[in-house]
Amino acid sequence: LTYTRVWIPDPDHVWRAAEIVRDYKEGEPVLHLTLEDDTPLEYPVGPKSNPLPFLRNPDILVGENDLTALSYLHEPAVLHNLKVRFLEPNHIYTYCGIVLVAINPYEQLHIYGEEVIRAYSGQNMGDMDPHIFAVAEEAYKQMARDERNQSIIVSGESGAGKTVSAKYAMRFFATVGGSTSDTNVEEKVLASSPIMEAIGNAKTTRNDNSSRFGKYIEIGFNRQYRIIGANMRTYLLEKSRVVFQAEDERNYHIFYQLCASASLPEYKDLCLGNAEDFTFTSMGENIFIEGVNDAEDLEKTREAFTLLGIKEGNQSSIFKVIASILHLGNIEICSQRDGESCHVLVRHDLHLKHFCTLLGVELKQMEHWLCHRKLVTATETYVKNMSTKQAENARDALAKHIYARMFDWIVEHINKALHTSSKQHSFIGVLDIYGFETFEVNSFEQFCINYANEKLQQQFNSHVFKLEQEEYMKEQIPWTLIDFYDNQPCIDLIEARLGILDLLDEECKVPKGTDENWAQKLYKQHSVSAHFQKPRMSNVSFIIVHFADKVEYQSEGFLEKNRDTVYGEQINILKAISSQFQLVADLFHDKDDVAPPKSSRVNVRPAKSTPKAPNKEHKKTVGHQFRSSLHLLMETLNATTPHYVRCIKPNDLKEPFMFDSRRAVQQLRACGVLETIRISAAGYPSRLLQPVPVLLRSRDGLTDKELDHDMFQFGKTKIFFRAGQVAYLEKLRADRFRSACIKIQKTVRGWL
Ligand code: AD9
Ligand code: MG
Repeated sequence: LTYTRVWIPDPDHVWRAAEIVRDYKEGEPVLHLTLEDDTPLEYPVGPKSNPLPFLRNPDILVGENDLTALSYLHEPAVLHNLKVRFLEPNHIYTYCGIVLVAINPYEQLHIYGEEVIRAYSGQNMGDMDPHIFAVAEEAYKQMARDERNQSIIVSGESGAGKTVSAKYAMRFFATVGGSTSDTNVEEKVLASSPIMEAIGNAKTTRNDNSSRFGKYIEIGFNRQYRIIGANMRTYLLEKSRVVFQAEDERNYHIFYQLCASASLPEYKDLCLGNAEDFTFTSMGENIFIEGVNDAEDLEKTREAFTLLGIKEGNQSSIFKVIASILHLGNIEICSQRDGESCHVLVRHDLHLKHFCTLLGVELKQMEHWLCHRKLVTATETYVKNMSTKQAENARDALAKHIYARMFDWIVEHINKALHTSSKQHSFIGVLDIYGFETFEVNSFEQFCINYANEKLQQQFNSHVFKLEQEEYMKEQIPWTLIDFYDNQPCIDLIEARLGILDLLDEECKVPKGTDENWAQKLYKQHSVSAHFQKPRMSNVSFIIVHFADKVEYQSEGFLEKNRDTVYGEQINILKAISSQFQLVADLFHDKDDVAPPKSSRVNVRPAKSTPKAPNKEHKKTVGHQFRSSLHLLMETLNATTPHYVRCIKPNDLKEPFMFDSRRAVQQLRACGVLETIRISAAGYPSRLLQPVPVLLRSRDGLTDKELDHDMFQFGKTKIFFRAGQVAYLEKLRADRFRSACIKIQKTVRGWL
């Protein structure tokens, strides 16, 4: 049998349909094709040009709601099928084996109402259209059936719809697992979202509501599978945004919410005004988001705080802390004439006053330590002037530190509000983490985000592989070990001994360590690694070959971001805050904080000997902490039954139901959907429940000649087919049907 319908690569549409018009013999250098508009095309094939094109699926299979039902399971088939479903019946959800693929419609659909939740509740996944609710139901059901914790892992690039999907999953659980008592704990669980979005989401060029932190929220259930509480873990907030935003981006929503409400009597003492007047909220040069009313959103944030039992007093303290950060950003640091020191004009600087009043900080101290720093040597402690640049950096570091502490404080208090004393039987965790990303310039943040995704991908690969193996065993099918792509070498490059993170930490400890020196050490240590490259034209950047794509990182700023130094003296001022400002005092009292320097002798003169970093040696680096938190996350995920949702952003214009094949395919490659297919394609990727292909066993079934027994296996409940076999059977069926029709026609004609 020869198949004639194929896919060929195309620069605009990624893949293009074509038909082979002349028989092709192996070894010939060209294929004779016609395109869909009947244009003839000579398509070169061979080791030096193109491989043989992919075969197209029979039309009857296109539009299937599970991609594993496709006979040919490769990139063009997956792309085409998703596109057809998305554009024609507007189906945004499709299964790909155990993965739910969700394409962002950029339009409010009426498929999320309570009646839809009820419709999905208690149903079998296979009986219903693919849906985020079907995945949630499956997790809920398996939690009860297997007595095992579950997790829903949502991934995809920025703006793909992860946060929206995670919220719908949580809403499903809140509805079907709502508590019977009147504690409305499920409402509290849902109330955590607006708060976390206010303090952890921001407008970026990719997404007006982009999450700048990762989140894993565990919803706890009792023996009756009713929600009894929840607990949230967060991952690496993008702190740099507090003090810097790129063009057309914003700081965290909460800042704008407060500024938009500045004239309300209860916010008078925050001394805020238009967000345009504050450095930290105006760098992006556009303080508005289309369709968003910041003042109204503050009301929602406050309602959510109240619902979670965060008292008015604490709420106003939180707002004071947030306002103080804006004032801190507006403190003007002036250069002295000598160029090596600086000062703050206290008399003129209202912002410094507001900052101190809001936090209860002593003004004189703050003024001094904004422009000076303490240096500790083996024998003495000095006070050194800071240059304007140093002082601004220190001020920004302080602003980031205050914000991060407040963020953690809020997470901690949400967790307290969601904590329950009753016994938790099991949980379902929902993971909404930042997706793999690559920009023009990639720095420490992208490195961490992509490292996290590399870890998640590994978790996914090994799970798919394990499942596949289990399925074959359950169905009692002989199993030959399949080799699968393991990204362990890339992970080792990052996190193993003497890996990128280790070398970074080491360089951070060297007194004169620099980003450039670190890059040189990386080149020396890792040039042999298959996942590491030195760009030809640069001596400061490096390339990591991630599973999703190659990414070039600029080493500049890595050391600083990894150290995340805040000057101890500025922190000490905050620590001295009186209990009148309890929340603020709480924020800065922490067991793993540094103790104030022992020496009480302070010389106000420049340091002569080589200074040591200000008593921060034992502080864990950001990279180190992130590595540990990812290890913990993987342990947690591996102890649960995972369910995967892969979100796809179909276009960059946020246009409803517009499908840009190039963008879609890029994400399919990056999110591992195609990798899964590769794993299962090595085995028997297509499955049909037994009764379906009657052809095989019925009396007028296939002859032995027509069947290749290596191409399928009878399992106990399913038949497993090698790639391409279902299409083959479909074709046989169609041929039989046609010849039967011809027979009938002939007979009828004979009668006439
Ligand atoms: V980021 O990595 O946090 O920057 P997400 O979380 O993947 O990103 P998000 O869920 O915030 O993206 O979705 C972006 C926008 O797409 C939303 O604000 C909605 O306007 C839109 N969206 C996403 N999913 C849906 C949906 N199922 N229905 C309608 C949607 N609109
Ligand atoms: Mg998000």
